[in-house]
Amino acid sequence: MNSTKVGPRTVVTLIIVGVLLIVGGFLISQATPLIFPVEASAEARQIDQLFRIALLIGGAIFLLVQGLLAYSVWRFRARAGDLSDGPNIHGNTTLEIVWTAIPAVIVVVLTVLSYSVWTSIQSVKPDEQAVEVQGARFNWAFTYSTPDPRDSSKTLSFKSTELHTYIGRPVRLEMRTQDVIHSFWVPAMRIKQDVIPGRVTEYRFTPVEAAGETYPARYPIQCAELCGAEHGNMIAWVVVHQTEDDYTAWFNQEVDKVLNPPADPVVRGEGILASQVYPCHTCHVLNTETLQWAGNVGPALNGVGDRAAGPRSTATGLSAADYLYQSIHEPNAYLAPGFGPLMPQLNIPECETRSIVAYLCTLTSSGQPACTVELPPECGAGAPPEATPEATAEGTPESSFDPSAPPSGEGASNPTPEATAPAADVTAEATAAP
Ligand code: HEC
Ligand SMILES: [Cu+2]
Repeated sequence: MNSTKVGPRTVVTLIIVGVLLIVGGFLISQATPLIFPVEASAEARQIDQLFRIALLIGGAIFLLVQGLLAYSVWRFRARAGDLSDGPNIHGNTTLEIVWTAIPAVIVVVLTVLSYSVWTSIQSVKPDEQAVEVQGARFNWAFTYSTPDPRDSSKTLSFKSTELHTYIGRPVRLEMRTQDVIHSFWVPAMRIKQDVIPGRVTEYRFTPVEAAGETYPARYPIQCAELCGAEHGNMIAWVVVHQTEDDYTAWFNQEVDKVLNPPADPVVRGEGILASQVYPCHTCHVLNTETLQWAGNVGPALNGVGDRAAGPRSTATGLSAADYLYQSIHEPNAYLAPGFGPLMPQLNIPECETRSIVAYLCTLTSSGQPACTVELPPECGAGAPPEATPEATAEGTPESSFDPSAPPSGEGASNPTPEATAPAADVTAEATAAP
């Protein structure tokens, strides 16, 4: 190839082409994000801005490569009757230096920009609201903690199936999984973070006011890591309140529910299951007037009271209530025949576990409870707070639960002070754990 002189016309053409590429890249970078969900957090804006810059560069390169390709196909096509070979070209040092240097510069620029966005997202914000996130097959739950209004040296915590917050308040998520890897994906916040067994993952975001949004605004959370049969239904919601007052109203209402639980353990247990803060409904079938579950991982819970009192009691030597307690607290200690060890240990606090057992006892064909459970005074309304799930986990609850102590069929149906005392000790122990 002859080295050609670069005339003024070529320079003008190159400049025009260059400008067109940049304008084209810019249009691509502005148009593509229009298909994205709203930007509901400060981080979403930062991430989208970074994305637009990458898209501008990528769009210009796309137009350059495709443009050259189209131009070459047209300009250098084989003419009729031309059977000769094309010119034989061997390397071009200048060109190679240029096409190595340009991507190197682009990569460095993107690295620096990405790093600064990443560190800004991760940086500790003033006055963060800490929320614990639990992923379990197949739901998300959020735990809020606050000083107990009855005894400020203790913490009162409650769970929600929704992540509530408000505009402008930085949130720090403390994320855990109860079983396998899940991925916490909130498209509107541009969060996609894996939760990994045995690890606590932190993530931060600050909700912002999104144009044209009505408040409280609801944004979906979806598990983005295939985790089993109901993975596709592992959906929850971020609820962003407009003002701190709106948020506090919700918060106080939840605290009230904790302070004033139903006195009847059966009602309380049913309420806990109905609230879906634990993923029982995603794995079990249950058909009652109030609960319709269609999970297909574990055994149906209709008639579980009969089974607990009959075959399960025979197989394990436990009373019906103790068997039910064990099946929640140590799910793998005895596996219901035909099922694998798929049920997680959910670290459910003691009072809640007992209430759930009380409700499960009533799932019989006759409607007569197969067992009854007495809640120790600690679990009652106006009582001191019970242990947080973490505290229960650290308190080695497996060993501290004495199967012979209430609540069991015998102990609970005859609640003498002596009979209830050991149960109270169990809970006190769990409460005292750090
Ligand atoms: C990830 C799926 C999964 C979740 C979530 C789950 N379970 Fe299970 N459950 C199972 C499986 C599988 C079995 C059978 C194996 C076993 O006994 O552990 C089972 C067994 C049971 C049994 C014993 C049934 C019998 O016939 O003996 C009870 C009771 C029970 N689960 C209650 C619950 C409650 C209450 C919850 C919520 C706090 C829950 N499960 C959450 C999968 C699950
Ligand atoms: Cu999942």
